[in-house]
Amino acid sequence: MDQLLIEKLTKVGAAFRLPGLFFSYEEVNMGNINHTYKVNYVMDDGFGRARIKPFLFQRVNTYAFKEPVKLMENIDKVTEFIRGKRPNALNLHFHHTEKDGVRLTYLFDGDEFWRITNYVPSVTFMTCNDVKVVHNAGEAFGDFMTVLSDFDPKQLYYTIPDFHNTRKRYEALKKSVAADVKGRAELVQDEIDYLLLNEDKACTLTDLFNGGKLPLRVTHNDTKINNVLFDEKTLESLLVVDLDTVMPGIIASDFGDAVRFAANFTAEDSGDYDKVGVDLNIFWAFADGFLSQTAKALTELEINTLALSCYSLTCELATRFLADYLDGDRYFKINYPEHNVVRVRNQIALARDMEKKIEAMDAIVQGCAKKYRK
Ligand code: GN1
Ligand code: MG
Repeated sequence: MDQLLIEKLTKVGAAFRLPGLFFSYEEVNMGNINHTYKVNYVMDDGFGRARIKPFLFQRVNTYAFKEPVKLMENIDKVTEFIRGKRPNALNLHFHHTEKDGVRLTYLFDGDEFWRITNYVPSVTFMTCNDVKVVHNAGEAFGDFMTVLSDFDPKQLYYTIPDFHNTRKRYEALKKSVAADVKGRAELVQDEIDYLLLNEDKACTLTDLFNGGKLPLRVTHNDTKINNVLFDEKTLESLLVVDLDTVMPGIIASDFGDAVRFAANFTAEDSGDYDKVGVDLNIFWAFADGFLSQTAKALTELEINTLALSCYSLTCELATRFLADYLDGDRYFKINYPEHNVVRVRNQIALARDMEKKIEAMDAIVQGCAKKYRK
């Protein structure tokens, strides 16, 4: 264990007045942006015996999230709204600290931004080939949209402006290619070419939205299957977490991003490019779960563009990984120097496979939509 980190965690825990004493910690490797730790405290169980109680500590990445305070406001509003509708449902509770007599759900010293929530015993999946689990995840994300359907999106801040604006992501990529600060562009010329060649197709959803053809909704915007907690025994979904990017958005982003992550035969950063592709069984499972909750509320055009949204989101993320690689790996956590390049190649292989399967994917979407619109 890292001594400096232990000191830091102990200080943070004290600021939030956690009961008991720091005992141990383990890093939870679930995100590419924030640092998350399960921190165990030892306390009296009320009968004089020691008991271990875990808490979830998170250090929010303020390079990615420039306005963490607004981000917490968004989360507060959304979770309060859901709690109002479902008072007995499982939820995340943010612990409080105090600054100048004001109760706050975060500790921010201008540099590091910390928050603490209750630890929910559960399992999560990085990859999953169990159709039942993926169906449950589809239901959970669909339900998330539905429960927030009467929440006014204008109440939320854009904590990362243009987060799923594919056109803007392409502009950023082009800037990174032109600047080429690390001299890496020639190493990824094929990837740059593929993405630029398909820009218009990838931007279809953004263009439709900008043209006023798609409705603005409250969306999660980071619908990786590992953002759903599942019951350890029954594998039913318990809770949708990681609400950092809850913002006004289009439904295509939530559907497309979930599929690009969950329905890929490999993990998003696998270098086994020959295996990359859409598993249509998993695609069906997610689509069926998602549409069981949303089909009645979605417009014709939203449904007709769900299959294409998977392609859009895959290309969009490829542009982000690629721009980050060209910029010197500042945004996404990397475990080795070529990590972002492997992610790019994986996503491009996935996009190419989606081009071949787009009609099958659309047929599945239409079938599920029909079933649940009756
Ligand atoms: C980031 O935080 P995490 O790891 O769940 C990113 C998503 C990407 C994802 C790719 C705020 O999500 O947009 O799709 O990595 N989140 C942010 O793994 O940029
Ligand atoms: Mg996230």
